[in-house]
Amino acid sequence: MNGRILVIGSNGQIGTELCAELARRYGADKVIASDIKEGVDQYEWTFEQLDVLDFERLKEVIAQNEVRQVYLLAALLSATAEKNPEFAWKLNMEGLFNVLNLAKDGLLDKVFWPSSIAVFGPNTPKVNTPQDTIMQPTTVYGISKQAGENWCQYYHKKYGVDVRSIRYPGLIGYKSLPGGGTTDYAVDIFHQAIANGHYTCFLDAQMRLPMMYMGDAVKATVDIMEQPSEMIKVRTSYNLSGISFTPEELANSIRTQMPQFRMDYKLDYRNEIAASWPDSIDDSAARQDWGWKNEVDLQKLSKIMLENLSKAVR
Ligand code: AKB
Repeated sequence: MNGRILVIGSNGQIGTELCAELARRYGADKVIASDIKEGVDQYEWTFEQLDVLDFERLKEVIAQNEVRQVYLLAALLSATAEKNPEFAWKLNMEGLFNVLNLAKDGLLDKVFWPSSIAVFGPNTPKVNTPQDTIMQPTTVYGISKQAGENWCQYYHKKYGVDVRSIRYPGLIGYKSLPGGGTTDYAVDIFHQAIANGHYTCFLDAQMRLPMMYMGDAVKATVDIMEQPSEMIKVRTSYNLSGISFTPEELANSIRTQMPQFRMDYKLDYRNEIAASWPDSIDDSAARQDWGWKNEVDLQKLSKIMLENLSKAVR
């Protein structure tokens, strides 16, 4: 692999685990973590404080560290974006343009940019949502992701930029806390189950959503970047599917290991966001084109989360 890898937004939910996986595959000296917030000193890779909206500083970090690949994770997620639409649009779009333009100018070989199930909307087929279908997102976050997907394809076709993307479902891991997403309930529930044996859910008991264990998502992210360019046939973003469950099903799976766990419901604006998203996703294009396969099902996910979070509080 030529040069180093820059992870932008490394302090977030995916960033922490992604840096660890990149360091495991390529060596910690190949990884540069960066975030707008200060970094923690506990990792063996280099950290650079960086605002992705600061184009000159971004260029400097890339040049100084001999970076050739970028994973651009900095974004406002669905729930936070609704509270600050203009800033969400600015961060999610300008951040992407800054990175795509550096790749267009030949400073980068490859870019990873995450999209989301939020690109879909209420008119999208809900079950087994196809790769190519009606989108019409109703959230600021979804609108920015859909536009971003099209810009990625445009930069690929017009300028030959090698940008790759996945539509993440809700991601669930124990190593980091999520922030600002609608699917965050599926992480909070485990923290609250261990701390209080109880969780108040902001989504309806029957609100089925596509979800995935973080380990599977991180593997998919690095796997898609490792493929030869000609294997990546979709240059907007690939559907990716793991597990699909409702809050009630998740609570029941927690109860198989923690029978005393209780859940009640107090719905808020995030329920409406969730209602506009698919129940489940057809990811056959990712499976065919670059061999994607998920490993963790709902029972396994609950077990991993409860075991590891319980260890952390002991
Ligand atoms: C969110 O809930 O906003 C994110 C997502 C599905 O992209 N987790």
